[in-house]
Amino acid sequence: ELAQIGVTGLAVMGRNLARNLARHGHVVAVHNRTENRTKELIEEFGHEGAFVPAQTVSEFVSSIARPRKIILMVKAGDPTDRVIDELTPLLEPGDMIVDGGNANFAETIRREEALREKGLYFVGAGISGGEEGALHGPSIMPGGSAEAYAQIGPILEGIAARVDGRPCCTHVGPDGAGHFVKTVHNGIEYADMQLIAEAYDLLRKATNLVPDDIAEVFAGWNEGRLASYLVEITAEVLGQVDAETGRPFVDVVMDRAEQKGTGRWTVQAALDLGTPVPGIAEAVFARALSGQSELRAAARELPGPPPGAREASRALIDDIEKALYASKIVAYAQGFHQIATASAEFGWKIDMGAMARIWRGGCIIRARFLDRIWSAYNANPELPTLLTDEYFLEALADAQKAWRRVVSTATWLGIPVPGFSSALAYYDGLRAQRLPAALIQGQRDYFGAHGYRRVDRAGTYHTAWSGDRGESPS
Ligand code: NBP
Repeated sequence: ELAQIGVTGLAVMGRNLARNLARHGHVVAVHNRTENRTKELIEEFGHEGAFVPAQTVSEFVSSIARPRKIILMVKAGDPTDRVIDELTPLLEPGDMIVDGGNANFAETIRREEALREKGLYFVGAGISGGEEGALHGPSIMPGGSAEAYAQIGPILEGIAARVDGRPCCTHVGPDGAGHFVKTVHNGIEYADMQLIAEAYDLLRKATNLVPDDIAEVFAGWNEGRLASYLVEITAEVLGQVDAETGRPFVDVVMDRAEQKGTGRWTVQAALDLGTPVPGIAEAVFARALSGQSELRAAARELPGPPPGAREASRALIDDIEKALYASKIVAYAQGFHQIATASAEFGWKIDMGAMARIWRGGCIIRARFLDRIWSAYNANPELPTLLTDEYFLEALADAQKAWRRVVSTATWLGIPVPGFSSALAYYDGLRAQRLPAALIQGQRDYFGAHGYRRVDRAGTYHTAWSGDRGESPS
């Protein structure tokens, strides 16, 4: 029997995605460079559905019914190109490659174009949810042509997570749109994790709470508007006790956060687009700072503020909840603004509300709060920023005192809160009637004759700073 779909790359993600497809009744061809992984899959899980194992790439390709659909779950970067190069000579017009890896969207644009010229479809599908998601239903963000989606969409929607009966998968847009959205998803994930970590740090250092108490605080928050996978697992991690030492797990783990690069890509893309995403950037840099062992060792004796009072007051805990919620709104607003900007720049026509909708299940940032983002864009698809949506505006208004109190308390106690404080600075920056950018324009004109625009008439002007200081059009 010919397979209806193929998966090549059977590490944790590919293996579970293949099993997910088989469990949904598809006949799945499976292949991996190192044959052992294919064997293991069949031995351990072959009974779960119909698999067609292949040893070689050509055997794999010929075991799939035409037009072929092949999902790639190999390491992003060069390995992906190598596998595409091996596959394409064996494929025929109308066949399709779906790259489910964490590709850089610029590479997806390049690959889609190259394969389109050969008459092949290429779909860059962001897949979120880790190995559990891949098996039980991930959030899937496919980008590619509408014709390609018409063929692969129903299959992907069938294996995706579901919330309220709707699949967490939709056609994001052409070529690199899906991988771009997946990248920003990960950037938002970095920002959200950093904000949660700052909330924990404040609860630990500004109040007298111990990790076990803080686990309960997070578990409580998970019952309310902050309900999310990340808050839920935070409570679990904080409640964990190290079996060997009996100490809180969080105290025996080295405080150096690692990263695989998608957060960095989000910020790099944002820099190229000129879109401000300071919350995501701060999160990436906070991980980088944590890993700077020598720098941190050298700085350990730097003076700090005089010791401040620590009080386990209910009021401070509630303030931190409000500051966390407000900062989270800002971080998501930044990520969504980046998606909207890229969508306009690359002509992707991304449905912003649908992105919030497909993130409600399966992925790492799944959260109750995404319903609000979905409704905000449903009410106004052209919303310039989430911050001005009625619901979010109210939440931000309600958080004003708490948010500012938390940031100033942290500042006075010398507790770093780059996420909370940069979110507040972004918020105040957008709100400002006048920004000191006018002075920067003056400085630029002074040293570089870059010119400036006036508030009272059209045109660009230059002041003769080193001459008579008269103004002329430039
Ligand atoms: P890895 O990212 O660790 O990749 C391992 C797979 O790539 C193996 O099947 C390996 O084959 C294959 N491979 C490599 Br490496 N070089 C190859 C080459 N030159 N030719 C053919 N195959 C090659 O696996 P993963 O963690 O399962 O992730 C798969 C993709 O999904 C990645 O792009 C990842 O970024 C993305 N992703 C991962 C997660 C997650 O939670 N892990 C979540 C979302 C997305 P071998 O067995 O022969 O070495």
